Amino acid sequence: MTSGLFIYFFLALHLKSMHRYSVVAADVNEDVKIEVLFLPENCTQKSGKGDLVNAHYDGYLAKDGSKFYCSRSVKDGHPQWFVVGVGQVLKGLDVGMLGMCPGEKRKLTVPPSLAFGAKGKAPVPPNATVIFEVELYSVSRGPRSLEAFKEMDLDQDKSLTEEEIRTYLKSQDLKNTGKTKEENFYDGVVKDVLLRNDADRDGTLSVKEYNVYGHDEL
Ligand SMILES: [Ca+2]
Ligand SMILES: [Ca+2]
Repeated sequence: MTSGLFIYFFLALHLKSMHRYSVVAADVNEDVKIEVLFLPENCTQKSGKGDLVNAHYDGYLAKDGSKFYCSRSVKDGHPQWFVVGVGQVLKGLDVGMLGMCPGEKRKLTVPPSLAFGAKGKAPVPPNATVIFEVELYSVSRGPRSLEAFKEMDLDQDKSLTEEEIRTYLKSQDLKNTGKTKEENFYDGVVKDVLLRNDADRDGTLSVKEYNVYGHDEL
């Protein structure tokens, strides 16, 4: 994942209500079999192509059920961030994770052509159908915006502290799901955001660090 994505996350959340659209996964690709294991009562927004999502996913071989990947056991077990539908992840995940609600769990059965192909990729053997169990935590969309930075920058000193980022993330969760997550969830996200974007390592994000795609007007 590139460093820009984390930043993208913030404003994407900010603009989500302005860009509501839905994608029915079954319409996108018939080859990924999608089974919904859990659907939350309230679905604030569904994932669409180009959205930044935060998810855990486990991969299994269809033939014997053996697990070949577990996002809970890599990168300190933090849920993975990626943009869905644009080729950052396996095609099967790209199409199988569209139209998904935060909190939703799915089982995706992915044919080899949309997974690791004829060659496979160790430990996945050639021509393997794989199964992913996916749990989606959040969906965010929209371009990064100056408005989002300003909204996060509570004391308007043109830099974002850990606390300002944490407060923003919590407020978004509260708005989207009516509750906040456990503190250690935010610890992990804030740590990652700074690790990836705090270029001068002063513990805060400047407008420039935040604006990795550049906004000349700042
Ligand atoms: Ca500030
Ligand atoms: Ca900094």
